[in-house]
Order: sequence, then C-alpha cells, then structure tokens
Amino acid sequence: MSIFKKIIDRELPAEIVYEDEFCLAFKDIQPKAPVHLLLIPKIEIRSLAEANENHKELLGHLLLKASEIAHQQGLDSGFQVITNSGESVGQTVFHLHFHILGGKKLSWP
Ligand code: DGP
Repeated sequence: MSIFKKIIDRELPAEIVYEDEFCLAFKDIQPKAPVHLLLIPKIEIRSLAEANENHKELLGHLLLKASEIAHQQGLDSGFQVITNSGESVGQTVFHLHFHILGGKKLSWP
C-alpha cells in the first residue's frame, strides 16, 4: 500500500485542502514552492503511464480540479501542474499524483 493510500484512508496525517468522491489534494511534505499541493485519485493507479481508457473521465476530472484548486489557493497569476511518471524521471511515490505549484517564479524544466 502506498503512503498516499494511507493518507486517503486517514492512517497518515496530511494537510488536506480539497476532497471529493474521486480525489484528494493535500500539501506536499517537502514543498518546492510557497504553494505545493499534491492532487491524487482515490483509486490506486501507480503512475500516468499505467492509466488507461477506463480512467479517461477521472483524468479529466483531476485536471479540471487542479485548476480550480490552484485558483482557490490564490494562484491567479499562474501555476504549474506536473506529474512524474517513472523512477527514471524522479517519481518516488507510486500512486498517481499531480504536483500543483505556484506562488513564486518557477523555471521550466
Ligand atoms: P514524486 O517525486 O513526483 O513521486 O513526488 C512525491 C512527493 O510526495 C514529494 O514531493 C514528497 C511528497 N511526499 C512523500 N511522502 C509524503 C507524505 O507522507 N506526506 C505528504 N504530504 N507528502 C509526501
């Protein structure tokens, strides 16, 4: 079971900022920006690479919520939504998550 599943099940604490039937958003424990949230689906998908056609609606929901949550957090001038898919690009928790970052000038990549 991933750390994030434990957060969903309330077995581990987290600063939750948004929740609905399908997803949860909480503050990243190692923030890289003044606002750094993680948005995760409640069902277990290891990474974006492992998502499939059955997850189409859920993925759309997550991206629209990412934007809504970013605005709720005051990121009106802009934000980044990033997902690391695979260990080789830095994924460390194998439960699909979108980083929502903002509140300072961010570089790319
Ligand atoms: P990634 O490297 O893309 O897999 O990002 C994983 C992120 O998860 C990383 O920024 C740190 C964060 N993280 C790891 N463990 C915990 C935890 O227990 N609580 C919270 N809130 N964040 C965590």
